[in-house]
Amino acid sequence: MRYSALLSLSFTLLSWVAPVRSQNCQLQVPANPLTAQGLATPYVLTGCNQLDFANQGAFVEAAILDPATGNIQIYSPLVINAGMTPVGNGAGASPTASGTTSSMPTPTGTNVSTTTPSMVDRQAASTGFYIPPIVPTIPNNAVVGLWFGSNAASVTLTGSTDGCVNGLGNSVFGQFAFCNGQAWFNAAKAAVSQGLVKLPAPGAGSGGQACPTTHDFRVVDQDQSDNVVTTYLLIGNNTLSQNTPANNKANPNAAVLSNASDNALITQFIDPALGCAPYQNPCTTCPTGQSPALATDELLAFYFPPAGGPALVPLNDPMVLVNGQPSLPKVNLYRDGTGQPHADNNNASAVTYCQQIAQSGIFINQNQQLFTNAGSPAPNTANNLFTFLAMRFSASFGPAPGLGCTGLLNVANPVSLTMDGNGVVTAATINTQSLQQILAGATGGATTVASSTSPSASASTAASSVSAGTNATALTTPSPTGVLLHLTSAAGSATQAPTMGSTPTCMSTATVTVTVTATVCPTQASFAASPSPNAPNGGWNDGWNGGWNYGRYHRKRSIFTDRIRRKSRIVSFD
Ligand SMILES: *[C@@H]1O[C@H](CO)[C@@H](O)[C@H](O)[C@H]1NC(C)=O
Ligand SMILES: *[C@@H]1O[C@H](CO)[C@@H](O)[C@H](O)[C@H]1NC(C)=O
Ligand SMILES: *[C@@H]1O[C@H](CO)[C@@H](O)[C@H](O)[C@H]1NC(C)=O
Ligand SMILES: *[C@@H]1O[C@H](CO)[C@@H](O)[C@H](O)[C@H]1NC(C)=O
Ligand SMILES: CC(=O)N[C@H]1CO[C@H](CO)[C@@H](O)[C@@H]1O
Repeated sequence: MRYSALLSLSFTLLSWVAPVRSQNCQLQVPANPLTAQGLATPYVLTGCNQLDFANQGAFVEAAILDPATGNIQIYSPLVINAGMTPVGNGAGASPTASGTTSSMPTPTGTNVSTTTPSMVDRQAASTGFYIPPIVPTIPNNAVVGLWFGSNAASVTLTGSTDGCVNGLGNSVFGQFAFCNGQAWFNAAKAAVSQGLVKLPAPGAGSGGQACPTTHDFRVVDQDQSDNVVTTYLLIGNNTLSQNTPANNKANPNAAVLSNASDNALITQFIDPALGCAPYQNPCTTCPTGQSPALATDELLAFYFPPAGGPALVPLNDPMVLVNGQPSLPKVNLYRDGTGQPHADNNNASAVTYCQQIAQSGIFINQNQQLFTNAGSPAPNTANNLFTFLAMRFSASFGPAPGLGCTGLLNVANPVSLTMDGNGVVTAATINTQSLQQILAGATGGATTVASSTSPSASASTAASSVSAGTNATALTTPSPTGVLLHLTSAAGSATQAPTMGSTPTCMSTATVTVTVTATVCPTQASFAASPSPNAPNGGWNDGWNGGWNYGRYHRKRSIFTDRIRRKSRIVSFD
């Protein structure tokens, strides 16, 4: 979801900017971008103004893995406008001795006299300044990956772009790009399997709910896995710097330029509300010296798939469309850069993703009280965390630029929002009955099931004749987020075409003969604890057993049944 943020040092002031962006930026990647010198060279933004960060800013985030030790560090290269002048000594000094934000910084390290303003001086003053980046310490044989985010409509990489992926051909992802991402995840997964990278299990929050990762359908939006966590400082309205502890301390009045990402939404808002702690690594360009990051969030999410199945980039993610149409090659390029397994047209199904994301609305509704009492990430668009999340879910579920689930499932948007005179969302009602039916596959499921590629049933499935809509709703009652009905054969003997209306009674009048397997999850807490980070391919969410996410399409063949039985109870209906 696109929302812009400005965090001041003293208080959080995030602004959620919904309007469609028009700026398309170019970001120049410096020479040797994966080396210490390259990382410490500012990226130059053109076509956009980095000082107007809320609408046009670009963000770069590096993850540096030492394959010998498994140590990971996070480092955020600086982005500047073309023509900006370096100030300070690059060791974190404030450009203004007093640390005030109103006076113009004194350019040092330039040949320009500051007492007799020259043409160059005035030009620099209008263009702005930057504090040169600190130089990271990179171990021998380090594997470095870079990820990019932007608040503009799109960012296109120029310069030293070998190993960088911006999209498929001319069809850019939009606000996202990466360099060397696939190699980074390969190296990181190897280090995990060697026991060098130790990932902390997300565990459960103080109230017992599973702590969400970036692959959790309870918290994803329409363009999951797209956010860096990078922040920069804007000092005195015209000087950019990394948000190092030193720069941060020296400039208490600076604005923090943030990519108020989904990752930050989880770690800074949802985690605290649930009583969860984020996974962090050392970061020299982060004010606390520690930070989550896109790469490490994705790595953690890969190894700890949530009880409701892993959310992986689907065909209807707006970032992977080509001219508004689904593109499997683009999906897989995106997945490469985020450590996700390759997909085919079935297991990246838009309909499945729409059904699964119903978990989000159910989760938000379940936690209405908790989230109502938590602060809003964007007070100018929603008045608390509950209304913010409901609004975000509604937009993600709906038509473009959302996932288009209303059309794909032929349902009404399950969220009703109430806004005040300023357009701030102040109340939300979520139709969880409709969402339960969607989650159970009762809505829109039959069409996808017909395209199942693995029709041979495993021993654990049983044929049954059910009336899909009604039964699915009833059966989800014991564990609202933990039951999926896997409709595994197409309707063979429908007495009438299923009517998928927008009301909760959809399909209740159609008798459809289908084969059904219901998989009942254990508690979320026990589920979250079960996958082992050291298991080959992460165990539960690896590609080859089809796992939970794809159970609807990929039948659990006999050799995998034991493994699945260990993690869940398989209930058959005869
Ligand atoms: C942050 O970056 C992502 C892409 O990486 C983008 O979707 C999002 O809108 C950006 N802006 C903010 C403020 O989060
Ligand atoms: C920064 O710019 C904004 C508007 O452009 C202005 O309101 C504010 O006073 C400026 N702040 C400083 C410290 O110059
Ligand atoms: C700036 O100063 C440096 C060293 O003092 C010198 O090498 C360089 O030629 C000067 N540049 C200009 C444009 O005067
Ligand atoms: C999805 O499809 C791809 C390509 O057919 C396959 O390699 C992969 O294992 C599948 N993933 C799952 C989880 O079924
Ligand atoms: C197993 C089960 O509960 N089946 C029920 C499904 O719904 C139809 C219609 O309401 C009932 O007739 C079945 O008994």
